[in-house]
Amino acid sequence: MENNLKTLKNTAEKGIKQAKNLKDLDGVFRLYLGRKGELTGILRSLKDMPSKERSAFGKEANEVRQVLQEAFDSRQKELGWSNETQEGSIDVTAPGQKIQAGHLHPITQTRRKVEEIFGSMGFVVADGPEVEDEWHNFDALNIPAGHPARDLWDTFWLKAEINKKPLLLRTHTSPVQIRYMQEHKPPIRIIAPGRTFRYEATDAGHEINFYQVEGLMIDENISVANFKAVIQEFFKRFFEKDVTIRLRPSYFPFTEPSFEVDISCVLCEGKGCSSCEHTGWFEMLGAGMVHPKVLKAVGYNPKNLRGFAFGMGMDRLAMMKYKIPDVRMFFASDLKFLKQF
Ligand code: FA5
Repeated sequence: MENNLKTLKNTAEKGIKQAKNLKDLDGVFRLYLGRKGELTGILRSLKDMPSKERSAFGKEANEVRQVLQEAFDSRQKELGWSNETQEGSIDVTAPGQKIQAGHLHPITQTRRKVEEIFGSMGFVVADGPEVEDEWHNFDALNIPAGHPARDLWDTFWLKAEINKKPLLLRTHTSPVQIRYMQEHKPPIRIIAPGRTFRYEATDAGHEINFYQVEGLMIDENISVANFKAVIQEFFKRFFEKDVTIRLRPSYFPFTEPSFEVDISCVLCEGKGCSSCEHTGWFEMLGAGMVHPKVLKAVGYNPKNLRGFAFGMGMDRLAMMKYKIPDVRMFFASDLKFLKQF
C-alpha cells in the first residue's frame, strides 16, 4: 500500500512537471486530485481500513496530497494562471470597479448655459476662426492701422500671412460679427462664444488666453433699451437671482455710443475685494450701438439699420457664478480645483 502511494506521488509529480500548459495541468489534477482522482479515491477508502493501519497510512496519504497540491499550485503559477486568465471565472460577488469618468470644464459648463439662455431668447450661435486676419479683427471694426485703439488690444501677431496680410490670434470675438454680417442679411440675432488672446500682464481678472461671448442684434428699430432688457434678463437667468448692473460710458471704435457693463461683485457682495479691484463692481462686458462705419464695411445700409453689440468675458461669468477669486485658476490644470465642479 505504501509503495503504491510512493509510486503515485512520483508519477503525479512527473506529470505536473511535464505539463506544458494549463490544460495539460488540469488533466493531471483530475487524474490524481480531482473528484474521481486516484489519490482522492485512496483517501476516501481510509474509512474502510482497520483503525490500526488507518492512522499511519492516512497521515502519509494526506502528506502526499499536500505535496501534490503545492506542486500543482506552483506549476499553475509558472504557466501564467491568474483569476483574469480563467474564462468564466468572474467573481460576481466582488465589488465593482468604479469607472473614472471626466466631466465638463467649468468654462464649458458656463458656455453651454450662456448658449441655452440666449438660445431661448432667439439668438443663434455663430462661430469664427481663432487665427484671424487683420482686416476682420481691426480694420472692419473701424480700427485702421495706426489708430490708437489698436493699443487697447495687445496682440499676438503670427509670422504667417494670408494674401500678404499679417495673421494674428484674435484679440476679441468681435470679428465674428463681421464674418456673420458679410454672409447674412438682417435681421440678425447671434451670439459667438469662443477663445480669445491678448499679450498682456496677468492678474486675478486677466489672462492671456480667455473666453468671450459676442452678441449682435441688428434690425430696423433696435435701441439701448433692447440691449438693457436682454442683458438684464440674461444675468437674472444665469445667476438665478436679480443682479444689480450698471452701465458706464466707454469707448470702442466699432460702437457709438459705447459703454461697459459691471455687475455688483458676487464675491464680496459689493463691499470691495482684490477680484473687483476694491470697487465693489466687476466688469463683465463691453457693449454699444453698432457704429455706422461697421455696417457700411459689411455692405449694409446704415440709414435703415440699427443694432447693439456686446463682448462679455466668459471666464469672468464663471468666476462670479462659482465664486472663483482668480481667473488663472481655470487653466492651471489643478485637478483638485477642477474636480469641484
Ligand atoms: C472687447 O473685447 C470688445 N470687443 C467688446 C465689445 C464687443 C464692445 C462689441 C462693443 C461691442 P474688452 O477689451 O473690454 O472689449 O473686453 C470685453 C470683456 O472681456 C471684458 O469686459 C472682460 O470681461 C473680458 N476680458 C477682457 N480682457 C480680459 C482678460 N485679459 N482676461 C479675462 N477676461 C478679459
